[in-house]
Amino acid sequence: MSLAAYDTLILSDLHLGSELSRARDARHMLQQASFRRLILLGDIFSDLNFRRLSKEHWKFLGCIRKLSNPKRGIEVVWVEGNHDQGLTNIMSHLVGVRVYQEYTWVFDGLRHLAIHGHQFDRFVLNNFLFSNVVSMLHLHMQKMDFERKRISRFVDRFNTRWLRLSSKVALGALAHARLRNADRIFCGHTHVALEREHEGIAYYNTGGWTDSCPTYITVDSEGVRIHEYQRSDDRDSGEERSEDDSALADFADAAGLPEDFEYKSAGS
Ligand SMILES: [Mn+2]
Repeated sequence: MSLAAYDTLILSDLHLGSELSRARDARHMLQQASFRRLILLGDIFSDLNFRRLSKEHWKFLGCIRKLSNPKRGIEVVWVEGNHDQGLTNIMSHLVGVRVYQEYTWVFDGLRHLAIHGHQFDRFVLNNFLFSNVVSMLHLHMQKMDFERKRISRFVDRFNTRWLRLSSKVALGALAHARLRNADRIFCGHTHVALEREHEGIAYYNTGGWTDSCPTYITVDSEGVRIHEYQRSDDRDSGEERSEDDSALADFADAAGLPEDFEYKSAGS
């Protein structure tokens, strides 16, 4: 039996359902890595409309389902983000993982804490309506600019800079870690990978999987490392929408769900 290379692997902000989601890359990365614990640190979904999921998006969920099989001995946890809020029940049934608001664990005698990070983004909290309008506009742009995805990517980066999210989330997270007596705190949400230390507490941001340079974080006895995912080829995914339910059927099959499984809870 081979030993897991990493104690923990963390990724966030895959935004399944969005045209920009790099679901296939994320799945390939997970299939190549070896770890004892996997933390999906929020905004794995873009919204709760399952009709937007492409075949590759379902394949990613199938991969998570396999990883969470108790026989694998891997602990898979889902920490809720602002985009996948309300998925708790669906997720625990669909892919067999537990959902947390924040998750803590001890490794190497250090207290680790994972929380998505929108909790420290006062703009999202105070301007809920405005944020939703921006999200909707963004989604429409993605649809219209299917062939010019770069524009949407630019909007992503522009939003981030405009809101000065990176620093805000880092500061809020460091304060939160102090309150919770954590030595290391991990967030996503900003889509910008980052590492900071303040008064003995280390902050890490996992970045995201909607941009040209997807990132993830690993924790082992050597410490914490931010990795940039390198794809082996530069083909664009060219994913088709799942007009029929064949992708869902594949997923249901891989997930070991009964043949008469129907997805009914999505619309409610
Ligand atoms: Mn978020």
